[in-house]
Amino acid sequence: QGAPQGPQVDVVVVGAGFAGLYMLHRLREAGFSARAFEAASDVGGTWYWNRYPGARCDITTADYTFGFDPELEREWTWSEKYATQPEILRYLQSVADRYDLRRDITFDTRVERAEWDDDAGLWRVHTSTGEDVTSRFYVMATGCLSVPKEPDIEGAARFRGEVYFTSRWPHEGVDLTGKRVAVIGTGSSGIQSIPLIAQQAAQLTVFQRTPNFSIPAGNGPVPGHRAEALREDREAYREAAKWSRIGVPGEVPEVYGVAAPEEVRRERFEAAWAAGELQAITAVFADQGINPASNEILAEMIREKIRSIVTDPETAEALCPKDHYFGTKRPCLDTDYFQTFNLPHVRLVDLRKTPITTITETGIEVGGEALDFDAIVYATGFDAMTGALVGVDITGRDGVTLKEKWADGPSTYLGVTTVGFPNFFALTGPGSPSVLSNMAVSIEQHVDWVTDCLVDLREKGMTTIEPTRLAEEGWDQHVADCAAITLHPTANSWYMGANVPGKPRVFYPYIGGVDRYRAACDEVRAADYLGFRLTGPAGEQCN
Ligand code: NA7
Repeated sequence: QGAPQGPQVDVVVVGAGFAGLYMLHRLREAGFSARAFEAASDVGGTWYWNRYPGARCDITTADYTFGFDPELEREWTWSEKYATQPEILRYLQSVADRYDLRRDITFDTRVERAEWDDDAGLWRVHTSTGEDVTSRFYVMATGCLSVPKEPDIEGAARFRGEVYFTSRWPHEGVDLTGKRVAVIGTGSSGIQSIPLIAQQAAQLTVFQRTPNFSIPAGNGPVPGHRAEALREDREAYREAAKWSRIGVPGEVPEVYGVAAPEEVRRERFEAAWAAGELQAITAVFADQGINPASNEILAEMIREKIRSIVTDPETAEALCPKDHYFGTKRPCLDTDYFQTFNLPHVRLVDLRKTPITTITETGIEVGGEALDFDAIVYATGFDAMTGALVGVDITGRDGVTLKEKWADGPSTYLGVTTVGFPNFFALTGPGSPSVLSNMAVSIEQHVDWVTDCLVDLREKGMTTIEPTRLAEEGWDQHVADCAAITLHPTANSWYMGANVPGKPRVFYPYIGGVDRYRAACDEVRAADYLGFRLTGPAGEQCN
């Protein structure tokens, strides 16, 4: 039995969430053979793992959904404006069934290493079960918020009570009824889960390091205007999403916060607050993302709302975000989050005033006070955007790993390819709009682009593609330039890598907009892969 000459499959895909599922589907349609590996026991990705009470998407379901198949859209009806985790998981399971995707997915299997073999022109992929596969192309569809941040609090390992991570919530068996519960972290996961945990717990103590901006989700039926627009002309609605700023159709603001009269500011803010949509609250003023004064006008209106909801003035003040500009940390959507702090059994501990000294066998010590708990819930976030990519040992052309290459921050061409790693694609990678956008739209765009690229290569008689150094440097610079004119670099956010100790401080996603990003990707293809070097039996091409 001699060593196989060519690759065993055309493409290996890592991950079976939104991105991995659609990637598999498109590859098959285009006539490529593919294998997907998934660490979980089923499809779903983010929606497989994040099962904490209250887990929902924060993009309206009218938009947070696959748009590639009108039939699929006709058959699936979302029950709410913002779907719960179980409903989104059911949706992804039904997508896997509908397109018969599971037969090419190997579950409970992690890809641990992947090496580019330059002589053979293929990837050698090694999995946790010992199975090795070779492929021509290697696609990471591992998500942007999939590697939980390690608990970096002194004494965390000592606690003998129940410990939960929102990001790895057990599938069953969690009952917090009548218990003394601590929640650490007040990002989206904390803010979504706290009101529901409060309904069960006898006592709930929330440990807050940074207060966050959150607006009421106003959940309920799918908003009339979006449902109607979809009914009237689904194609046009989906097209509008593709060419919008964040992948959700909506108004492009022209009102400048600093220049607008007070009643206009107020009216626009109240409308956005009532809409309960990130698309609206991030577009109250045209200049809120770049002008500190304009941002402060919006921020203060949100603080006023918080003060009007929370009855204890000291708690209200502690819940008011003051150390970062609105939008520089991902704003949250909530259902009765601030109201929860009016309940007599709920307490807020402001870690800025009284930091955690240590976690003990029985609880948490803060400011000289020992608090006992039955359960600690960590809602402490993720090693975002690059965590999952560098978490796999990926070795490129010159024996350099992706982790080594990105030691000072990620470097990509178009946020999806990187020099030294031929035939490698990172879906919604750093340097692409990803986490700043409606993921469903961004994932479809990346998958479509990658599929088109593989088809083009096949038609040209080319077998490898790799960006040029110049193209990559240009893109990195553009990504950095776009971020530099915004307020984002001022925040200690996960967008900046600031939540993970030692992580390079750069702005990870591309903030130029879903629309402009799509145009850039389309242009590169139209210009016959400008910025890429292609090789294969048909020769070599470098535009
Ligand atoms: P986030 O948004 O990263 O939130 C994590 C929270 O945990 C945040 O409030 C952190 O405070 C806090 N945190 C992290 N480490 C600690 C320690 N050591 N001590 C106290 N508090 C800590 O993660 P989420 O899961 O809520 O949301 C992630 C995304 O998922 C969200 O943006 C949506 O896009 C969906 P910090 O702000 O760092 O001071």
